[in-house]
This record gives sequence, C-alpha cells and structure tokens, in this order.
Amino acid sequence: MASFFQRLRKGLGRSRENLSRLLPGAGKQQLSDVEWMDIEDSLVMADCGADLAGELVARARKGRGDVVAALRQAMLELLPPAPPVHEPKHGPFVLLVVGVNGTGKTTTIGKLATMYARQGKRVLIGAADTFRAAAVDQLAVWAERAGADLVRQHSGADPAAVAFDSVQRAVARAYDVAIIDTAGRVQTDRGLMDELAKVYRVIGKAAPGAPHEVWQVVDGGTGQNAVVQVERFREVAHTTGLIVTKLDGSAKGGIVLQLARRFGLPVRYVGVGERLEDLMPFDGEAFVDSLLPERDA
Ligand SMILES: Nc1nc2c(ncn2[C@@H]2O[C@H](COP(=O)(O)OP(=O)(O)OP(=O)(O)O)[C@@H](O)[C@H]2O)c(=O)[nH]1
Ligand SMILES: [Mg+2]
Repeated sequence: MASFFQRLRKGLGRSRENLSRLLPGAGKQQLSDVEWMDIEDSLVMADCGADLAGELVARARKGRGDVVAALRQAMLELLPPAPPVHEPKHGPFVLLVVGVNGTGKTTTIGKLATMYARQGKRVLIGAADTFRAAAVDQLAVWAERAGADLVRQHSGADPAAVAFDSVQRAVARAYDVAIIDTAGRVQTDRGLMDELAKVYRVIGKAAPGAPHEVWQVVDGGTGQNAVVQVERFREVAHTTGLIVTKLDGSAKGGIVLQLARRFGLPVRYVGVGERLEDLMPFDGEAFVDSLLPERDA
C-alpha cells in the first residue's frame, strides 16, 4: 500500500499535470509577460480560481529563484502553520463536525475518535445525524472500533436534543472529548441550516464555551462550489477549521489554497482514503510539494 504522501501526490495528479506546463520556464532567470500569462492560466486549470491565480503570479514575479520555487513560496504564504486547537482548561473538548452531504464527516469522526482514544482520551460521540438509521449504525461501528461511547436516539429524533444530551453527558461523566456528528446538508437549504444553528446554540447551553471547535468537512473534488459552502456554514455554524477529504480521488488541489486565502481558516486534517491511516494532520509544505511538479521529473 502506497504511503500517505504517495496517495496525496497521486490524488493531486491532475492539478499537478496542469502546473507542469510551467516547467519550461523553471530554469530561466527572466520570463516574458506571455510566459507569465501561461503560468497564470495553468494555475486556473489547477483549480486555483482566477483571482488567486493572478495573485500568486503577482507574488511569484516579485519572488526570488526560479518559477517553481517562487510559486512554492507564494503558496506557502497562504498556508501558515495552524494555531493550536482551542481546548478548554476544564471539562471536555467539544468538537462539532459539519458539512455538505457525503463529504466524509462520519468517516472522519471515526478516524478522529480512534486517534484521540489512542492518545488515552475518553471519547464520547454524539449521533446528531438522526436522519437515517444507517447513519447512526455507521457511527456505531466506528465508535466500537475506536473504543468510544456513543449517544444515540431513535431515528427522526431532534438533532439538537441529541447534541445537547451528548455534551451534557460528556460533562457529567468527565469525558475528555465529545464529538458531535451532524447530517449532511446543502448550504442553500434554509430549514436544515436553521436546524444546524440550533444544534450549535444548544451545545453552548450544555457546556458554556462549547463547541470549542467546529470543523467543516469539504470534499477535495468539489471545486469552486466549496467556496460558497464554507462561506454559508461559517455564518451559521461558526466554522473554526477545515478538513479536506478525498484528496486521493480526482482532487482539485487549488481549492485548498483558495479556501485558505479567502477565509483564513486553518486546514486541520486531510483525507486520502477510507482507512484509518488515511487521515493525517495537514502539512502545508507536503501539500504544496504534492501540487507542484518536480523539476527533474
Ligand atoms: N476516497 C475517499 N473516500 C472517502 C474519504 N473520506 C470519506 N470517504 C468516503 O466517502 C463516503 C461518504 O463518507 P461519510 O463519512 O459517510 O460522509 P458524510 O459526510 O458523513 O455523509 P452524510 O452523513 O450522508 O452527509 C464513504 O464511502 C467514505 O468511505 C477519503 O478521504 N477518500
Ligand atoms: Mg454522516
């Protein structure tokens, strides 16, 4: 089985192929305006979006070294090291996980729960996705594998009530971590977004200051639509960080840079597959190096 970085690199292959068009300029000290425009176009084709492509080229033109090195530097400036996760001094660390349907929320929660449990933490998972019975069963499998406890109610129960119960129980029984799963929802669905706002509010009533982090899971293959997704979820659920999954598929790598530029939200983790070891803390350098062509390739 290929390593995490090999899979990341493979997943970003299409974005990188588009960027490989900038290699002819790699050895040159000076590029013409036309050559820079070509580079800008290849950044657009690698899903960076027109605005960011222009900005990256403007920065790279001022940079030192060859074009790949200058672009690498310009991209890294968009991805500063993430600040520490906001954990409370007392009581459980409460994490709310949100996002559009099928982005990988439940799978990611399973992986995170396992990771925290392996650090010796007592983990409680709240199944506030009460939409489908199958969703709760899926979470139950992950919880058992992780050695985490699960709070669940009948399907169709009020998600806010499940979230409230979960956090209240995590406080009362001195869990270290409480992770709340939510149903996927499209950001344009007013009713479901209102429901999410309510989930957020009641968590704060169960434990003042909670949720301490709200992580939005974004499918790395989404492309430009990810921008409006994050914008709307941030308004409703006060997103504090991003998790970008499915970077093993036909990922649109530049979208990660666009989200970082636009929202300044830290990318906490990236996913490159369905297995436990396929979720890793985000590393800006590894990401940028996977996106850019190798000069001797
Ligand atoms: N290839 C790949 N598949 C993933 C990754 N993360 C999750 N998946 C798969 O994506 C599918 C959806 O994952 P879920 O975790 O159920 O997504 P969800 O956001 O909870 O979905 P809803 O609750 O329906 O909104 C599953 O088949 C996962 O195994 C990833 O990083 N790479
Ligand atoms: Mg789910």
